[in-house]
Amino acid sequence: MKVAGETRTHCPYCALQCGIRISGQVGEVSIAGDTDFPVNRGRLCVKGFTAAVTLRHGDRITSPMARSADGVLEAISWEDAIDRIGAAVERTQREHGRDAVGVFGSGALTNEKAYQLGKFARVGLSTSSIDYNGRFCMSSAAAAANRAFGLDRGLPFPLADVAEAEVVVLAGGNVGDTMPPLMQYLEAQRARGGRLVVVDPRRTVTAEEATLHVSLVPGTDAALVYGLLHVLIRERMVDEAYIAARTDGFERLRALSASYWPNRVERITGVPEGRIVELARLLGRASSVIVLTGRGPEQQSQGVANASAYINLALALGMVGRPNSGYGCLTGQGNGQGGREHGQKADQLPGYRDIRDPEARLRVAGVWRVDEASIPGPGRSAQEMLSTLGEPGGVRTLLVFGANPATSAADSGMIEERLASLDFLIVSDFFLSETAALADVVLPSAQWAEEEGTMTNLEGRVIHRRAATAPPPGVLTDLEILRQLAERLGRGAWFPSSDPQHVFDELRCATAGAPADYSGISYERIDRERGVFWPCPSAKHPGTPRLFTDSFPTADGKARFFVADHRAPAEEPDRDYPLYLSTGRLLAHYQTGNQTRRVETLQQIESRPRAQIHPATARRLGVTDGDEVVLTTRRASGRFPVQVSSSLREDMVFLPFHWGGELSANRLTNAALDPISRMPEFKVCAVRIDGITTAGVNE
Ligand SMILES: Nc1nc2c(c(=O)[nH]1)N[C@H]1C(S)=C(S)[C@@H](COP(=O)(O)OP(=O)(O)OC[C@H]3O[C@@H](n4cnc5c(=O)[nH]c(N)nc54)[C@H](O)[C@@H]3O)O[C@H]1N2
Ligand SMILES: Nc1nc2c(c(=O)[nH]1)N[C@H]1C(S)=C(S)[C@@H](COP(=O)(O)OP(=O)(O)OC[C@H]3O[C@@H](n4cnc5c(=O)[nH]c(N)nc54)[C@H](O)[C@@H]3O)O[C@H]1N2
Ligand code: SF4
Ligand SMILES: [Mo]
Repeated sequence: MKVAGETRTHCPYCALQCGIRISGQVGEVSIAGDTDFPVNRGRLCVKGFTAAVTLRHGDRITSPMARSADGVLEAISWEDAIDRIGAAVERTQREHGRDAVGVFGSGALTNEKAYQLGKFARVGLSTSSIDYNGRFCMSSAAAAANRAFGLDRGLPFPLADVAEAEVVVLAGGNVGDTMPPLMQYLEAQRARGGRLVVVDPRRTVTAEEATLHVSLVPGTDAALVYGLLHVLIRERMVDEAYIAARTDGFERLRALSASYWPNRVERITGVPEGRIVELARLLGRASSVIVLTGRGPEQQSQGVANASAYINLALALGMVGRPNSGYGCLTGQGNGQGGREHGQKADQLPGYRDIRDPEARLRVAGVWRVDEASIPGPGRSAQEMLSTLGEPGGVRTLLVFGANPATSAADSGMIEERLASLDFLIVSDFFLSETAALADVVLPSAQWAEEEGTMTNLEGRVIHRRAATAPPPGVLTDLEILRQLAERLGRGAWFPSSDPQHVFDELRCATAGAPADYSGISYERIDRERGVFWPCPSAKHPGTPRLFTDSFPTADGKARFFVADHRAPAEEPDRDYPLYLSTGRLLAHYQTGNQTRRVETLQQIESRPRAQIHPATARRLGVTDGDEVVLTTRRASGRFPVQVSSSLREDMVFLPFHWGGELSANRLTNAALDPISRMPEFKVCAVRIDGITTAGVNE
């Protein structure tokens, strides 16, 4: 099949949503960076360059499948698939109530799909049970930003501002591997004389580029930040005028920071006292500071407190809303930003409206043409929904769109059991994931360059993901799947169209007047303006690249300091489990690897997960590169080859989470949740190393 000429679209993977140009024949498609797209400016990482391989891959699912009598997945017709799902939904709801049917969505879905999935749960299934994998991503930073600023947009400023900041603090983000084209902004910043500070327990490729690398004990960010604030307050380097005019609650911060003497903070964080004072002064003297967090401090049972601490730092320095300054969270998933705005969260209606707010419910009910009282209330968050699957009061029939929780959820061995205990599991995907392999019905969906839609990148810029080719025969789009399911359930009148532009127009109406207002954004405008920043309340409105410049969207227009003492992670090393285990990403693979493990070039770079350990640990155990060890936590054990690396702290092990089954990092991780964001503690648990097998001399 031909790709008609050249198509300008966006990468299927991360939240940078790099602009790419696709041309050539399918099968021999060539991909190049789009030099006109203002975010990546032509650069791509190796995942983006090789993304075309996924389009006509031999592993594509091209027909619906259902489990046969002997338990094997076999091809069935679309009619049969939709009918089996309809029957399962009806049976579960009849026997166990409406909330026993659940929906699990994704930050990989376009805005249109995320919106339609939220509506499908509430209007098509009348269930409150919907949540999505973004809970595992940036939800701690989102909760912290909402509480402090009254609004959560990952970056409240364009990336271009990063290049202009005098000091950039990057806490627990390894963008050199996770968003390589973003490095150009940090390179430009340093070329202009700026300083880059990286806070990370590993000396990552990103930390290598930094002016100052602060290596801290995992799980101690809040203590470090309160130590910095202690020095800043003591040396009168906070911005008193800004604090008085634009914030509320500083006295609590002053009182708490008073007890974080630098030598005490050194004992907690492992960061030398002198370094804490040096960094505080660097920040206190700078005229513009940008503080960014990645998943490091956020994916913890103290994630909201950690993100709040970094926000407090930016506020105390008087930086939020100033030119080339402020706080931002680096959103991760392709549509991690838009995916968290349009109603696939348990407590949310489109446009960041609160499902408990009577006025919001009325507005949305009007757009959906339903009775306000028929819209269910809030449901359970992701990890809580998953960990009660099949139990009394839990979900018994689950529809999954664009996620692989059997591999991505914390304590995934437990989640695999829960998924297996369901009465009925439905998974829509283009490749058979570990979750799809457990399903009763698998639905083959179209992917990125095969369908139209909008995505919202990490800056809040709404962009147009264009189709370059048709999906393979037998494959439907998720929007078409939802339309057919609604029809089967007798709710077709509420889902008349699977055309992305029609759905987007409805999304615009549903978000009009809401915090994330898309009503002034159209496909035409996005194409003309290379993206439009929300909020954009009318066709004439220019969009909002920078938020909080004059005031905050809180009741009194001021930002709030949320202050919480540093608390240790839920699990700390002890005699039985003497090291920290931290998990995260490698350059060549994306998330659970269901897409990137099928790309040969990427497999050649990294074909299996290796446990990174410090040379001192390796010496103590008598192991070297290629030897295998068993990692054991309180949840499970797994066998992994060793990669000796002096780039990480001696007290830790690092394991990537891009593989499933026996190779899954998440069978080891701790599902302790943050009390506010319900984020699991992916980044810290306690681990033991034993079961050493040394590689033979021949290997
Ligand atoms: N190659 C690749 N790129 C990706 C993805 C991918 O899977 N692969 N996924 C995308 C997605 S969804 C996301 S969310 C982003 C994530 O992007 P990042 O946040 O950059 O990635 P992570 O590897 O999860 O974690 C970042 C760093 O946190 C550090 N860290 C661990 N514990 C702590 C701690 O207690 N404190 C601090 N300060 N740091 C700590 C780790 O050492 C690690 O270097 O990447 C996106 N881009
Ligand atoms: N241990 C550990 N675990 C983690 C993390 C960590 O750092 N450490 N990070 C967490 C983070 S930040 C994230 S974001 C999650 C990610 O967790 P997941 O989202 O579960 O992981 P993905 O591999 O992105 O799964 C997405 C699936 O949806 C499919 N897909 C993609 N686009 C579409 C679409 O448009 N339609 C349909 N139907 N399917 C689609 C893909 O093929 C893939 O199988 O993992 C979390 N888990
Ligand atoms: S940085 Fe992200 S969006 Fe850009 S090419 Fe790589 S994976 Fe794709
Ligand atoms: Mo993520």
